[in-house]
Amino acid sequence: MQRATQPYHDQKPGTSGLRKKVRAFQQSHYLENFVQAIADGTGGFAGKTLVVGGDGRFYNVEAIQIILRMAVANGAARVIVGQDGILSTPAVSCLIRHYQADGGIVLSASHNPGGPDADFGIKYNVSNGGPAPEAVTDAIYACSRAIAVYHIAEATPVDLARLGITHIQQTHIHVVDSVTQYQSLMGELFDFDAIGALFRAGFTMCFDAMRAVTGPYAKAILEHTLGAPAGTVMNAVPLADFGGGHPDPNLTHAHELVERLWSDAAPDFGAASDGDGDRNMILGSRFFVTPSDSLAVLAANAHLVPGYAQGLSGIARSMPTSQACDTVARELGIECFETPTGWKYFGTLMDAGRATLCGEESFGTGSNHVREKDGLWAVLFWLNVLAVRQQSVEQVVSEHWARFGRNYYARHDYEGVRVEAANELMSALRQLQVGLVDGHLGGREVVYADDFAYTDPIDHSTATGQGLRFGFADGSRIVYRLSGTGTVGATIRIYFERFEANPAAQYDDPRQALADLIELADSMVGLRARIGRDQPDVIT
Ligand code: G16
Repeated sequence: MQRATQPYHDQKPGTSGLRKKVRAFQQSHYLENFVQAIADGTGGFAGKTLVVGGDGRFYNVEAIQIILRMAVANGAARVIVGQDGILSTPAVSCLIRHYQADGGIVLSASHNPGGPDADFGIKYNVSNGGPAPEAVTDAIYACSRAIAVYHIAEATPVDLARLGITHIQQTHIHVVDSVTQYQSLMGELFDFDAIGALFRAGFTMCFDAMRAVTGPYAKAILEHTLGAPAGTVMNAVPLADFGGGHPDPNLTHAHELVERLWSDAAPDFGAASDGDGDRNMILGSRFFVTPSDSLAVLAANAHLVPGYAQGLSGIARSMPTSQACDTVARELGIECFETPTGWKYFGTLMDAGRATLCGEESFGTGSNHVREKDGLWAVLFWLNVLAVRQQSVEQVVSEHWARFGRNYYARHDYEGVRVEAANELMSALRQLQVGLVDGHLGGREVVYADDFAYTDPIDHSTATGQGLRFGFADGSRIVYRLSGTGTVGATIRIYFERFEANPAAQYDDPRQALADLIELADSMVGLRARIGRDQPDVIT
């Protein structure tokens, strides 16, 4: 059945799909318009196979039922859905590849809070399993601005609790177990026997699923398969509002886990994942591993892990991510790529066999096993490395720094800033950049000052305006960018990095090592006065 509609003009996908308040999605035809725009912008759903699932947040199931009826009315041949509508983002990617589907729809606003007054999101992934590249999201956006009708079938809701196939008109709707296929892929990559032996030898860990989607995956793999004791996975039951928390695995929001890892009875290893299961945080006993270091450590130790023992083709990181992995790539004699922020930029490199491991400072790490970042994969990778090396997290990272040097790193986020104030700040920084090359800032020699632009080496597509960089003669840098995932006002992110080759001169506290860069970032255009803030909302 065809329904008349009017375009909404705010359906432009950001860094990772369309993220808005739940109430925005509940406006009349809002979700339907965007789903139809996905169909229209990707050549229609007729005869296609799609994967659909989400992170279980408020409005997940309602949205899935609408999408199923629209898939039917648009002529889809087959839709694979996770049981109860649950699929982590990496599991969607895994299923698209497994079933050779044409694409997938992920319902999630990732690490943003859930609930009727919080956030929702929808993202389209293409047939390689990865987020739609910009050309596709641009086409979807264009369709959303011109939409006049959408198609939706009259049908009773599909029973998402029951595994199996339902036929509605020409469409087979296949409800699959959310975990099985993903778990089997993990079993191919990692040495489950070695990790199981580690647990049997008394190794202890705590995994915080943050009441979000990874709970069922972590329970099945860590507790039921690898033999970690019951209770290893905390906050394991996905809730529609994540228990009122912020499902973002960092030192601020995963505070329950952090308290355990800094307590007297700290386990050997701690980890957390986010709302949709693609982010990860890695902790040792009283020890935090920055996501940038984590990528570098995994790359340097990949030869110890069965799925990667044959060697890495290359490493890719987003521009604001620290350059720790570049040093490892140089040592391994493999390529290293610097892309804009957004997992979608890694897809072409992985498809072309140029990058095996990818990572971002925003707690994202992954590999070419799927085309999304993958939280639990990173945790299993670490467990495999620890099982082989028989060392603590802190020992592994300290030895890494001793061998490769250390990239001190921090990110400061100012959230919910007035959009005009944030834009004015960025303009002031751009003006400052003009004429600064070979000049000085705060007594430091500036070797580059630009707005990061990228040309994809495979498909030659370009992306401009990806972050204002100030690079200094000693290799340190400050980067400013506006987030593309927030839903309220603007979020300003400032990234600080400084390399120290000599481990003997290391600081314990990165804040000490970065203090003068932080001071400079505040003072160069009067940041705090401009945005009316005394300090960042989140420091990672
Ligand atoms: C998404 C993207 C990531 C990006 C992150 C932060 O992650 O997939 O590539 O690094 O947002 O983006 P921004 O700095 O623009 O807010 P997720 O986990 O939110 O899907």
